[in-house]
Amino acid sequence: MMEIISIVALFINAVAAAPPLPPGVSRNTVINWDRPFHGGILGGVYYCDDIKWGKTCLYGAYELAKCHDVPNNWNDIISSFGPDKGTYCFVYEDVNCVGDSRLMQYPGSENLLRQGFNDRISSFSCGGYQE
Ligand SMILES: [Ca+2]
Repeated sequence: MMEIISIVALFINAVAAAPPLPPGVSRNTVINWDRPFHGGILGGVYYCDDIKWGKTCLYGAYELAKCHDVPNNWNDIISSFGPDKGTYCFVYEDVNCVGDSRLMQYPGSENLLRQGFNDRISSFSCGGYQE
């Protein structure tokens, strides 16, 4: 029982410690499409090689407020990127979360051409928010 309480407390702390939403970003998101993993995992991120969640995809749950470089074989090929519900991420054109960036909030972008960021992501950093 204590373990469960500790885990819940950790989760709450993780949400509380998450960076605040940037100005102008809505906390209300509209789910207007389906994808294999909508998750709902805090820090959950789903990304694919092709637009519309095509070709090869990868899903993972990542530590918040920390920079994550994509694996080498994923560098500069990602064409769709979707944080889980309750998660937002900044994606960056260079490793170590530097360079040009875009904000991705659930459901993310199924076509990064629209954000001028197709085949450019090298790293990302995420935070959580409460609906
Ligand atoms: Ca691609």
